[in-house]
Amino acid sequence: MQDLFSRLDAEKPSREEMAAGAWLLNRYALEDANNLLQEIEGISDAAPFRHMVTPGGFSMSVAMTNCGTFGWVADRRGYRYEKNDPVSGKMWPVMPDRFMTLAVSAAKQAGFPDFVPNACLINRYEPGAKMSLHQDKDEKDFTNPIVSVSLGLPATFQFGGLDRKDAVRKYLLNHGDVVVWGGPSRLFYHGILPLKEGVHESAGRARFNLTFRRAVL
Ligand code: MD6
Ligand code: FE
Repeated sequence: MQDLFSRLDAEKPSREEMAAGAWLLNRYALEDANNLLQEIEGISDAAPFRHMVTPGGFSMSVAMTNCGTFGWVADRRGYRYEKNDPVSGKMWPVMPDRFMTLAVSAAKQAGFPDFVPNACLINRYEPGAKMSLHQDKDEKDFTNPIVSVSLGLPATFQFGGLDRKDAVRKYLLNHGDVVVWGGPSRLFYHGILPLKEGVHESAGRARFNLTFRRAVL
């Protein structure tokens, strides 16, 4: 009861359709958020965050790790999914049940009842870090959506269209927000503007983003 009354309207989950097949589920993961952050700590003990190098030779400003059967990697040879962490040679940490449950239920909410992820890329942004406009196309099968969970400091998400030059719309992604997209917008260009300076009460001076995918090797 207490909880019911102390929660302001502005803090209730709500949803917004960003494009056909693309949903922003505001605060969908908020109740789970601190547990998700704890799981990230455990994963990064086994598979530490690292700044991957692009095929062009640039070190990414976002630090990354993975969990699940497959992990996304970048190096001089390209972008792809790998069963093993190239840093340790060991398999990526198992995807926590809590991650799987959240991703499956968020996908369902957005109209993708059959989504079962096998890969989770974990991004860590510190102030100044950004993700340039890109498409997610290394999964090979685009019938599955991607589920993306934002934790910690807020970030401005840019969401465009199928062409890199298409106009982008901006959305603020806050702690606990979930974006699900697939179908007609699965290959839309998107990015994250440089993270603003700040300290989050649960995540410190950082933003974390979990992106759940179904990859095919
Ligand atoms: C981020 N997200 O939110 C970067 N990709 O930090 C992505 O690049 C992304 O949110 C595919 C689907 C959802 C995403
Ligand atoms: Fe992406």
